[in-house]
Amino acid sequence: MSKTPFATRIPTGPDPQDEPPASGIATRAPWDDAEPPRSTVEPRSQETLASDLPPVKTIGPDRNAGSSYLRLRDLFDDEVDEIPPPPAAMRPSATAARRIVDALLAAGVDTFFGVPGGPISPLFDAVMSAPGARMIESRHESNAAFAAMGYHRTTGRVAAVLATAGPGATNLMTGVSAAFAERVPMLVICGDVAWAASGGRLLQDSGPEGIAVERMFGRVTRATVRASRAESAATQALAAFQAATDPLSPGPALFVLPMDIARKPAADVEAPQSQRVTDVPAPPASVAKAARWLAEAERPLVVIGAGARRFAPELRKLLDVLNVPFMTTPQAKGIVSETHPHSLRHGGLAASWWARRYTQQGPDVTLAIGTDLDDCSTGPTPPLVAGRPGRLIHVDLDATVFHRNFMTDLPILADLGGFLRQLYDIVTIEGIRNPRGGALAREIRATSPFDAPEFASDDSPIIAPHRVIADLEKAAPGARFVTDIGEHMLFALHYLTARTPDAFTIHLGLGSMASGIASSIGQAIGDRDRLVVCVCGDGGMQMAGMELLVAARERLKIVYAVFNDARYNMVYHGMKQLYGEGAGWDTPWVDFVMWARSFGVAGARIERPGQITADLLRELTQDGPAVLDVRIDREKRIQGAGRVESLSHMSLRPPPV
Ligand SMILES: Cc1ncc(C[n+]2csc(CCOP(=O)(O)OP(=O)(O)O)c2C)c(N)n1
Ligand SMILES: [Mg+2]
Repeated sequence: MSKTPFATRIPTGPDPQDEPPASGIATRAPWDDAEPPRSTVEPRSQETLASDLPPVKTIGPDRNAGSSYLRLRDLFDDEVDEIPPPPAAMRPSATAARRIVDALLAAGVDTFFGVPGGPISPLFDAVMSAPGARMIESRHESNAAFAAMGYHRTTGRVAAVLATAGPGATNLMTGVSAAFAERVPMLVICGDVAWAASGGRLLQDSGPEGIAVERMFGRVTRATVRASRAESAATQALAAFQAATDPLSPGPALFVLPMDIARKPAADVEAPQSQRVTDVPAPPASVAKAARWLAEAERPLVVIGAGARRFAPELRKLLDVLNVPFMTTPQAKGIVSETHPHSLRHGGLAASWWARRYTQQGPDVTLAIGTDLDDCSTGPTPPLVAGRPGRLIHVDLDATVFHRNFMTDLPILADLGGFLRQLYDIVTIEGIRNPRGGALAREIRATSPFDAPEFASDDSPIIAPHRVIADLEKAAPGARFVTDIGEHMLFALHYLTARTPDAFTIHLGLGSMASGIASSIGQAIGDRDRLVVCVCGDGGMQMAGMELLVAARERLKIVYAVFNDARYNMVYHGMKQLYGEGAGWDTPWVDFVMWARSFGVAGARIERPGQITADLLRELTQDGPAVLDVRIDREKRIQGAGRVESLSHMSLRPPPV
């Protein structure tokens, strides 16, 4: 009966892969609707869920029966007061909360991620009743923010993230910090209790005398705005949105919405779109100088960072004519195809051997575009070699990146698209091109870029992590690959070949575990047609794997390839490198197929090379996400490409004097 010989089967209960959809699950996909889909897939009844699962033995007394069960009502002498229904003027269609949602819809925000709760309930209610708005309910607030980042990656659109007061807001911090570090626009809306501004003390108070959300998020947001009155709440929300989407400095912005204000009646608002400055041209003399330096260099190099993502077509056009070898940072992997004849693949963390060999010989002129040149972006492939003559041209819209990690010889403050077009014009019109670059790239590319050149045919009986990557790439051509944070990410970075700007995602701005797992959800929401393959670790899955429920509810085509090594492998190897022994943080071997199965999600245990195939992935993702529990060889590493190497570049040596 099993079509997948090595899929782990639970002996009791029906197999969800062989079953028709359980009653209550919509047979028509929600995304078939003309309107943006809403998350209204009927939850399965408790009975159907229970019938999917193996029977569970109850140990001890049944706490729901008999006299020991404490009921809420027993606590009170009187009946609990019924809350009267709202008067007509306060129905959701006329409240400030609804006006906010309508204003956001008009501004182009139709997707809301978040976790509900009392103080944010008016906004949840408004989103769920507003035509055209969709609510994706996450399992943790930071994961909602990571999902919003993923959604922005695939669509270029801005999502709102909703959290309730108190613990909702504190839970959100990591995700918002990641968006800040990566300059991802996002509207963060936190509910607050009614009396926060008037000095009362309430559970979850998030005002100045409570957890003070504005102070808490102040450093990691572009603006913090608190709704002051029902009449102005919608325009204040738009003000926060404007700050988040400023093209010159995008990032998250916080809007705080106290519950009493949210539920008050308010009039409809109509706010015209603001006019934005998007062009900050580079001084022509600086562009001309950059063109000349690159043309005259003995060993020129271009380093592309994630800031250039929006300008991938301009970049490609320029690199086609510039005749200079280029590498990306890990976060920019694939912005220009890694199969381009001048590509050295990526530098920094888990750098390719092409990037390492080229930079070891010392580039003499490097043009860095849209990167902080931070430790993970440079690591074993610095743009200039200390002590050797060389010149750095650095172009960015954010002046704070210049001179920070490497002394810049020619800092150019400009919008990257404009700069790339200006440089292209000079190179093509004046014909100034480097005569050597193409041959240098050819020479480097004659060798293998990989640490294990034969990785795709490594048939060691315990599957090597590099072989898993090769098998996944072969089984899912054209998929969006996303990696989480850990040792597994080094293999994804090093061995995957990204051919398009949207082929690879790593959230290395903050480097948080869970970022890739939850971002995959947002990416799949943004593009339901394309398979997402998330390379993740068992530790990350234990931290954020409950998001699989969201993927299942939304029937998203995501394959979670869990590199299961029963430990925090990156930390294990890092500690061993630094202190001589790996810490003993092993866990039991969690069976991720069984675990997925308890959610009604399909899965397969992978133990040998070649087991991951296109057929398997197709079969497993027929009705939504799937989990591969991949039992990798946890001793296999990539030479000189780990976190310690990038740390040793900056954090593990004395700071410059
Ligand atoms: C939220 C968070 N906590 C801790 C870390 C530090 N950290 C980086 S990698 C890692 C281990 C990840 O384990 P797993 O997901 O199993 O991946 P593996 O390294 O085993 O491939 C830890 C704890 C982090 N990056 N993010
Ligand atoms: Mg692990």
